[in-house]
Amino acid sequence: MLVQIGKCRLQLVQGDITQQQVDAVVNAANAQLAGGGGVDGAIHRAGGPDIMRDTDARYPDGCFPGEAVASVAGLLPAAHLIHTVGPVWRGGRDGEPAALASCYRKSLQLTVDLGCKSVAFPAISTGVYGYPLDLAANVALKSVIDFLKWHKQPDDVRFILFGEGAFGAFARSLEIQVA
Ligand code: AR6
Repeated sequence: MLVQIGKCRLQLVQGDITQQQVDAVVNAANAQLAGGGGVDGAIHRAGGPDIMRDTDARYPDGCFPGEAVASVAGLLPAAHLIHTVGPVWRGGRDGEPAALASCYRKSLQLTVDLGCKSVAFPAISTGVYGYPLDLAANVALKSVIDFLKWHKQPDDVRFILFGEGAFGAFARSLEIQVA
């Protein structure tokens, strides 16, 4: 599914983010930047040990939830890797929507600062961190659409959704938000 936000393209793709040929890939990391399961595990396996070497050297204190930091992308077919730490879902009244929106905004700002024209996002917080998919889709898409309307870059933003459930939730939300 593809929509145009001004001159920018926003796409939903069902697939594996480690295969995406983009300038920047975003990782759903933990606050220690210690690696883990889910998309984080897949990215470190595909990208190799250079990624962890770089984050250990540059960010020994990790990264706060809602923030984003950049590293090398190792063997991934991308120029940069951005690590952002989503909120753990605690029922929705603990600042989760604001923290999740901040992950997308800060990652997009880093993407632009690094001169990247294309970026691929996973559905941050919707796996181990338990954020309900339909609610996460609303927050993710709104924050990306708002950023693109305001900043008019990057040119190409992709959500790479792992499985039909995630793709369906994002597609339903996007249809409503661009109607
Ligand atoms: N490509 C795209 N999406 C994927 C892939 C992939 N290869 N693999 C999984 N997903 P999660 P979180 C989806 O758990 O909820 C890690 O251990 C997955 O189906 O990866 O932010 C970290 O180290 C889900 O929709 O991230 C943290 O400790 C989405 O990616 C913690 O999990 C996010 O699921 C972060 O939890």
